[in-house]
Amino acid sequence: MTTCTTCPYCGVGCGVIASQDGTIKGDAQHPANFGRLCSKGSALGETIDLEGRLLAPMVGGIETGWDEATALVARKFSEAIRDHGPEAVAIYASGQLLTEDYYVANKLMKGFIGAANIDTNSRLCMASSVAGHKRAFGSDTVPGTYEDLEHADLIVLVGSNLAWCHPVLHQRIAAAKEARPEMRIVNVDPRRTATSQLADLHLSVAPDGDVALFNGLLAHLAASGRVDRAYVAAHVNGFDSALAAAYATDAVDSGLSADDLAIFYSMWAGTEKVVTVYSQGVNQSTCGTDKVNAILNCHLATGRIGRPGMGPFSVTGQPNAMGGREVGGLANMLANHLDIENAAHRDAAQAFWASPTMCEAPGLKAVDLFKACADGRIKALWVMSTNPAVSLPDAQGVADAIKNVPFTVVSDIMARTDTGDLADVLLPAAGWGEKSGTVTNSERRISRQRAFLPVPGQARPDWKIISDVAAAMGWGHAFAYDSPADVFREHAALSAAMRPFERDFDISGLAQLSDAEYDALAPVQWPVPEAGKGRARFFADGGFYHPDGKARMLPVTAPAPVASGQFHLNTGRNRDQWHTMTRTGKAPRLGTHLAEPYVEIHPGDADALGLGTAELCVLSDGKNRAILRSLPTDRVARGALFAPMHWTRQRATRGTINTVVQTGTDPISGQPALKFGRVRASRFEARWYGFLACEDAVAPTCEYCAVARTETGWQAELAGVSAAVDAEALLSQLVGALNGSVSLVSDAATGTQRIAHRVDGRLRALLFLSPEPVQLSRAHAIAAIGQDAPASAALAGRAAGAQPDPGPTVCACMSVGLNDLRRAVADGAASVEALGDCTGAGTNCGACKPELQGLLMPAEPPAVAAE
Ligand SMILES: Nc1nc2c(c(=O)[nH]1)N[C@H]1C(S)=C(S)[C@@H](COP(=O)(O)OP(=O)(O)OC[C@H]3O[C@@H](n4cnc5c(=O)[nH]c(N)nc54)[C@H](O)[C@@H]3O)O[C@H]1N2
Ligand SMILES: Nc1nc2c(c(=O)[nH]1)N[C@H]1C(S)=C(S)[C@@H](COP(=O)(O)OP(=O)(O)OC[C@H]3O[C@@H](n4cnc5c(=O)[nH]c(N)nc54)[C@H](O)[C@@H]3O)O[C@H]1N2
Ligand code: SF4
Ligand SMILES: [Mo]
Repeated sequence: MTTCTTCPYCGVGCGVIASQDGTIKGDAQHPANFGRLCSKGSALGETIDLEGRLLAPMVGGIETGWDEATALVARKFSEAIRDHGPEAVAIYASGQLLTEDYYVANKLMKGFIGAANIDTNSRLCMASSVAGHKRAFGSDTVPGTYEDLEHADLIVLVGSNLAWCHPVLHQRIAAAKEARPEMRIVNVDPRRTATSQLADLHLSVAPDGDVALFNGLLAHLAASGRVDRAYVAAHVNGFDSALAAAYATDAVDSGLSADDLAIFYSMWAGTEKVVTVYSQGVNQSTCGTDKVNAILNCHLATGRIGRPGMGPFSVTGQPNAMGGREVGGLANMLANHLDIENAAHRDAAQAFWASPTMCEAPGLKAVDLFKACADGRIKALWVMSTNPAVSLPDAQGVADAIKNVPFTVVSDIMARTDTGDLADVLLPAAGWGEKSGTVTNSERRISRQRAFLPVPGQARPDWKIISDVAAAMGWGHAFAYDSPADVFREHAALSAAMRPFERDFDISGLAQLSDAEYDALAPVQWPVPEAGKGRARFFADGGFYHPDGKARMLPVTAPAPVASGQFHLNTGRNRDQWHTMTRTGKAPRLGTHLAEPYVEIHPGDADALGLGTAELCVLSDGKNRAILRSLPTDRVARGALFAPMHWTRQRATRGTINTVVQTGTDPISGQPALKFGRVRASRFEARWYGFLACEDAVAPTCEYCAVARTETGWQAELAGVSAAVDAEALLSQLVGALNGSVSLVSDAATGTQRIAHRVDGRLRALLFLSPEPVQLSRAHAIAAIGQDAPASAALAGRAAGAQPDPGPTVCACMSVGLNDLRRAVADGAASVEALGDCTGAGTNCGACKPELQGLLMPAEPPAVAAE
């Protein structure tokens, strides 16, 4: 039996057809993906096992029942409120909660606890876009739809690595460009990425040079007579002051050459159908909101908004970032796109909820919320579906802040996360495939997530966990939901009740859904004022949500470029991992694309630091250190570094990049500038390097240790600073007592040691140590684990009858390695298609095509950290 559901990862919101046996296919009927999936979506079946799951409530590390855990949480929260007021408690939620979960959490905090200290990881993600939308449109509205990407003649991707982060949209654009080769793509990113490879023009903008770039564009549009005077006169305020600010900006501050600027400006000016897609390179900045408005200004000035193939497009990151905004998940919002500052809105929501109280003012935004934890203002904290001890800037400071809260609850699906490890109470949530509800994707499309697996252990869906605690706090009448459908109907009914307030968000047409209709709900774009009637676009004919119905152009000024003696640390994502890896980290084929935390560094800077091939680099912010594999590449500029956000303390000793990202926040949106760390870099003076393949899980120890899942168990990349290493002692430190036989081979000439641990002839672990970065076939060592290999073969790093080493994975869907591909290139494959024909690479989701293209161009080193 198969179930139609939605992928739980990115904001593209692909439809998935899933079976209990873990078979996953793209849903050909779903309008987000029409059957396509990316590597992460395709590997979902490998992540639904129960390994590592949290299956019972835990209090102080001891398993307990729900009644006890719920009562304890309710009592601690009630006591904190009684003794210190409603502002003394906080919820930190997530764009990965379903709309129903999110609605209930928000209702509890804002309407019943009566304060607004509920914020979410969307603060790190979409807050600048929300703030920019509200300033310009009077509402948080994404005006366009995915089809616009196919209708456009020019797509500008700003601060977006779409190829890796929204791969199915990238595929849709690639297919459109193939069909209409005249379509143009520009990528604005200080770094050259897989996305840049699809682009006709890559603009390596200076970090935060985007306002200067788009102010320069606005000035150019005005000077070249491209302003749509009629649209501006009818629908836009603030044109003159925005243009004056643009004229006062020097576009050279964008860091781009006059030639590049001229090409880009004339392309944009001369193409009516232009979509500007933007993401974290725009949002995660101290001037993120201004960047958003600099982009929106250009679309408003030309009236290129809300018509097919035109408009600004903020793509959401998480599967339900948009749903979170609908339920008012942020501390400065109210449910249903109502305004917290508006007394009439507050009163109406309170009346609808029949709640005893109502928050009166915005609560603490994420960064400030954890500052309040650090300084003792927060007495009880509940973290749901997010891992702030990894994902917030100053991650070590955040971990200390959480420890400082007298009572912390974490709801998660996993038993051990960096945040869960700090909690007093752990509550087991039902995960993807086990729970039901709705999510809203980047194009405002509401889709169902449907359960297709039994709920394991004592796990419960988040809406139920929250409602039970609310009931135990005395508000059972208001939280007596029987199902997610119940919650959804209330959310939609609230929308109906709020219709007197002019807003973009309206799903009143869904308020009367029966359980069966909710179950069968087809994907639909809000607003849905009547059942079955969605709406694709906004604002082609004005109709903005400021009181006068007009949009506002904003005068924005570009920040002055700053020089400092330190490296500028940019951060972001890998193709095959999802955030803190609690799920994608389970799938071996996703782990081998980039198996270690790494830092991209310009070869000139690597040389200056004395960093040899595959050596390790230390980044320091003066307080903490991160140790990462150095990946020299001219994809980054001199003085710039890029590191992925994914590694946690569970997976690497010092790979959590946010421990060295100390940064400011955008003054309007409160979003932290996660793309703008300042660090010193140096060579990690390793005296030895190691590689371990083994059967059982490894806890990171040594100075440098990065673990990853493999087909046969686990692997670890290792390094240390001690002069002599006792291989056997190290192995038992990593994998536990060595019962069975141990064989060791040392080579005094090269200083290398190889040690094999076998039990009953079966190989359990292999460890290689060397004074230089270990050069050996990881794939062979990994394949040998679990085999009845003779010690000699195992120590040679070869499984009996081993195939040639495929090398690190490039194509995760078809499991094709770098060496396989290099062999195919050597054998004459000269195009991406030819590589696909002979190896299968790139023939499923296509997300690795930029890397395949890179292999065909010898100048471009492939994006693989260590071989
Ligand atoms: N594989 C994968 N996909 C994901 C996720 C994941 O974890 N893994 N997470 C999802 C989530 S929640 C999100 S928010 C999205 C994020 O999706 P993206 O925003 O596309 O991803 P990032 O890698 O965070 O950053 C994008 C780019 O911004 C660039 N950048 C840095 N500074 C600047 C600047 O000043 N100006 C400009 N123009 N660009 C700059 C970086 O070099 C980087 O390439 O991805 C979603 N999709
Ligand atoms: N340096 C740097 N840092 C960043 C970013 C960056 O670009 N650079 N990006 C930021 C952005 S945009 C984002 S969105 C954040 C993401 O960062 P986080 O939200 O902290 O990362 P996740 O790993 O997605 O955390 C989700 C958690 O929820 C758990 N979970 C999964 N399903 C469920 C469920 O159904 N119920 C419950 N209760 N729990 C569940 C998972 O096991 C996991 O522990 O990171 C931010 N941090
Ligand atoms: S693009 Fe990939 S991660 Fe995003 S929703 Fe689709 S399958 Fe999931
Ligand atoms: Mo995000």
